[in-house]
Amino acid sequence: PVEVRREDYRPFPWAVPQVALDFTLGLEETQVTARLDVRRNPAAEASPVLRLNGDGITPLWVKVDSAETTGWVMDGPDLLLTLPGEAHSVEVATAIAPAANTQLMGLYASNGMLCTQCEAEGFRRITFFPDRPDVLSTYTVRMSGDAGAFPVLLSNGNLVSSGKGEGGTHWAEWHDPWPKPSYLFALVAGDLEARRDTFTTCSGRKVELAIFVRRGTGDLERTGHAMESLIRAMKWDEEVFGREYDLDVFNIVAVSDFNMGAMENKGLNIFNTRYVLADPETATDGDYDAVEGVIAHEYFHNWSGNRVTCRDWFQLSLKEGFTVLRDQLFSADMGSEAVKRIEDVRVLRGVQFPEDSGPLAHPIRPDAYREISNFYTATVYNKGAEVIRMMRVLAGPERFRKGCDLYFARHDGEAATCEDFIRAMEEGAGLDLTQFRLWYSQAGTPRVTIRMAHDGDKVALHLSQNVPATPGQPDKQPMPIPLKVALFDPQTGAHRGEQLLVLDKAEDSFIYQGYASRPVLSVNRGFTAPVAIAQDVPTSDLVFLAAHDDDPFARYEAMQELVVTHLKEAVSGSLSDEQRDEGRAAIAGALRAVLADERLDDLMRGELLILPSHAYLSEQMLVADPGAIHGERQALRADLARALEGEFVALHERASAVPYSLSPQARGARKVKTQALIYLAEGNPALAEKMAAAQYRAADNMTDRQGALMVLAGLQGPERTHALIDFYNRYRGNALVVDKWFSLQAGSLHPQVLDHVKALAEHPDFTLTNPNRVRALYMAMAVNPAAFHDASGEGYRMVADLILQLDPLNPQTAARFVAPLGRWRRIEPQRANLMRAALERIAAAPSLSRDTHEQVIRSLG
Ligand code: HT7
Ligand code: ZN
Repeated sequence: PVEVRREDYRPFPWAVPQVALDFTLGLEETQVTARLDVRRNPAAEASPVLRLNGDGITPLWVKVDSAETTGWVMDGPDLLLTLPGEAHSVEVATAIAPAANTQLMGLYASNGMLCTQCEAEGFRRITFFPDRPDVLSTYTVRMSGDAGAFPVLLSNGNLVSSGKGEGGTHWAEWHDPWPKPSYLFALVAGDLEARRDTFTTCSGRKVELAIFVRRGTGDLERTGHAMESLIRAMKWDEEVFGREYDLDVFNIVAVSDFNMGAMENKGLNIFNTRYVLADPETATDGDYDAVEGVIAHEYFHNWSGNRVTCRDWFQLSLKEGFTVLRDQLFSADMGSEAVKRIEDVRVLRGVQFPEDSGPLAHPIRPDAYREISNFYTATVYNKGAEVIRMMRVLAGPERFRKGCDLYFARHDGEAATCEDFIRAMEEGAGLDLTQFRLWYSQAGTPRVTIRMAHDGDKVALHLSQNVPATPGQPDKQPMPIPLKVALFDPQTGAHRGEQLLVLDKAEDSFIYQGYASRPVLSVNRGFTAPVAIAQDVPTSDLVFLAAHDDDPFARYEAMQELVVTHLKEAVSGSLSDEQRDEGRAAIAGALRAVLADERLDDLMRGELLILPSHAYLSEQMLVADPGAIHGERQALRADLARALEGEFVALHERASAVPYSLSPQARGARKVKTQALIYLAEGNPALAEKMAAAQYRAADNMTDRQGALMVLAGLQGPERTHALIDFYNRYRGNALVVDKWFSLQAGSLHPQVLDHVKALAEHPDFTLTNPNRVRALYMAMAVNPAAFHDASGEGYRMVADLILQLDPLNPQTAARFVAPLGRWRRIEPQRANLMRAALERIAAAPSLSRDTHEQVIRSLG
């Protein structure tokens, strides 16, 4: 497969101002006629050749200026025409087979309905087209089909007309007035029902809102939270970013077969059911948050992505990083800012940091790819958001808003670049981002080393930075790193104000006067920079910050650091028994303070109780021994649970008395309740089994029920079996809840977890054709260290077998399973060999997809 390089970008020689599509719909066969009005693009190098991308389709006929022609050739999957004049009309007819489309890209069938997924390069599986984001067109879409099978016919924009056809068919015509790239095209046809509402925009325009689900499934009652979230997002975007919605309708359709979370097609968002449906009986508090966040994310794309789109796919972070930041700020405003920041940083450290230190590392604006689907990554999305967040930290919220306003005004209706965004931010916010641009071009998580020296009344902070080498980037330059810091007086427990310092050299020192006694340093408060901090801090400083820091993120950070430092030493074998006991006692003391602190709300308390993840701990070590990390982490938990058993039981009892509601207090209570069980399961399994079984039976909501079942799934008593059988029988037929049932077992701490996964793969409800189900079983196992890193190598073999089986059906989903195996260089040698062998077995398979092939080659490379 050929490599596409950012530096090779050239404007397309032809503009396509208008497109008319005509669909004759059928599940087995759909006929598509596309009429493209094309004219030469004066901004591009002239060429008479019009290249229309295709993927797995053939033209039935081709017309130029209304006359059928044979003057076309295929160049691989693409159709080439030579056009003599300045402007022409080009028509192409194709026939496609939605029901046979297991890749879920292009037009496909899902439970009897037809829907599309065109980002990034799915439109070319529907018809021949310049399928690149810098070709913007207005679309008119006519579709006709059986009125019984497809009573609802939807596309982008506004419904223009509709009517009855012959033989029980009907038709509809939609027109989208906003020019858009082909990746934002969408069509849905099916037997759907909708929750409807309206939103009046800030300029007084009434927008009809609808959320569609399959008729007769009971799903309609579960769309209330999604609708409320949408309305809140529309209002927030007006108030915080000054962005108004621009069509008369906004439709959302929920689909159960979907490769990713959702898709921001203009005026017709298509969602994985997972991010639409929620009610207390079937969705956890986490699910509620995810629905709110993804609904907002896709809605916000209407400006950051649709009105201003991307010039090419190297600019993906322009829309994704920016939109993730926007959805993070929204969710922070809707709930607890501190808890949201902690959750976002946990994802960054657990997923993006490992990506940045492994073989798949790439800058947020990549330089080359073979398959663009492989670059929808935590780096492009989450680190991309962090990079824009840093601009906001540097400018402050008001000036940042000015930069955003300028960006939207200047590039409205255009296909823009990351450089355009940076320039608008420089001019609008008044920043000099010359050196900052390195955040776009350099991969790798910077490591900042800090040493504090105290002499007389002077404090010196000596900082240095190192950006590690990554594939293809052996040498790095220092980047500007904004760090919020505060110096605490441990006696008074106060500091003299937070300061923002920017480390923009390889080494620098920052001096503070007037500190008669040595202060305690709180650094990277609010996680202002996506970096790893290395410093030698006394345990007593961490204990102090964990109890007293007035920045909630920094308090959480101190708690994490306390545990990370201890576990790193414990895993390396450098602790005597006595030192280990001392370390555990210090952590127990800090946890006891967290449990007793009445100023803390339970949502925040719950965060402070969560131990650093296995993934984050592994990241701290050059070469990790997953068995040792898992063993030490669990042993620490058991010790803490024994030391604090009474407190955890009391916490569980207190929280269990709080009745169900979606209030922060009730959500906090549910969070700490399950946290208490997780600890007790390690320290006193018999007691935990009893308490979890009681929680399971008493549950009147999915958060409590799932929390209890998760704990039981890892235990070996009889309650485990009872609860698992009960859960399945209670929810069979509800796909999203059955996904939970698969996940909880595959992610469990049970010693026979791999046997359970094998048995579940044979369960009648398991299927390789539904990505949610595949992820529920296999991704849960691949991120479960005790299962995936089983010393036998069986976890690696099972993932490799899955990839080989899934690749011919759904390469995009298959390729996502390569990354866990790709970590082999950072794992101890015995397991590393087994992981590499699994990758080599995949690489040796004949006819791998471009998606999986690219990831495997990079992982071995
Ligand atoms: N912009 C959307 C990306 C997406 C996608 C990409 C590749 C293959 C399938 C896909 N489905 C959705 C989602 C988003 O980030 O908003
Ligand atoms: Zn997005």
